[in-house]
Amino acid sequence: MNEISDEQWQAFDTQGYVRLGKIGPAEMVQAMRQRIDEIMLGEANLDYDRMLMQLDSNDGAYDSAGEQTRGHKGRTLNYRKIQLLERDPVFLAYMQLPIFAEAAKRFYGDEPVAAFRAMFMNKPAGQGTVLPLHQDRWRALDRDPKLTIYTALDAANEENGCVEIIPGTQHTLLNPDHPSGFLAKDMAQEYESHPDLFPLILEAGEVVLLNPWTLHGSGTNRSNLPRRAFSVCLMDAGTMSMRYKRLASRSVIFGEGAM
Ligand SMILES: O=C(O)CCC(=O)C(=O)O
Repeated sequence: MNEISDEQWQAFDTQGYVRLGKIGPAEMVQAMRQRIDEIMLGEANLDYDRMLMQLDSNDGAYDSAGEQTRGHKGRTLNYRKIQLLERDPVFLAYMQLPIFAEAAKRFYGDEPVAAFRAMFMNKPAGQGTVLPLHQDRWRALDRDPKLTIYTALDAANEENGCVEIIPGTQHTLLNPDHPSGFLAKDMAQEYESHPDLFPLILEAGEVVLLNPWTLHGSGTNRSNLPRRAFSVCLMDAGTMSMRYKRLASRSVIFGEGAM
């Protein structure tokens, strides 16, 4: 039996997102929280040289976040972003839950599905970097990923920099000239005061399915606890990177050739 109802998919189609609630076992969410801290602290048995890791900014400004490059950058919980988490067994097990296979099937049928960006997003306690409103698109890909699975590892609210979205913005690319979906300055100002912009307040463990084109962003963390999240973009495993002239991701997580 399907775990995601027709009504939920209808909401996804019209609003560009749908809340699934706390669908993963609490122990798995706790295991991811523990694991990501171990990864940041350099304690995980992982090939760090293959992981993309970026330190948080010191001043909250998007442009002053650290470089996003491969490898560990010091024993600290002040990372902003860590990618390629499908290489970690704790995160891979979560990504492969049957409900996510069901969600992937709606978009990709029985074709193999790859993780494009299995990403930890962090707003460290009392820090964090503003993420300006944007749509997730990558001009270098020959086709667009159709689904993002976003899981709050900690409760997220306005104080700690939860994601904010504008429902219904997923139908059109607002700034097609930008290679990764960020808005031009005047557009950004307009959308920042849009009446439909609202904070996606989530409990720890809550999952939201997002259309990658739904306009979203997030602020800084004014609380004394971290606001951690795990976000995975799923795409047709045949998607090519036109920049590198090869498959955009070899991390097949559903279907033939899955990890
Ligand atoms: O967690 C955040 O602050 C932003 C996440 C995001 O941009 C994404 O999942 O695509």
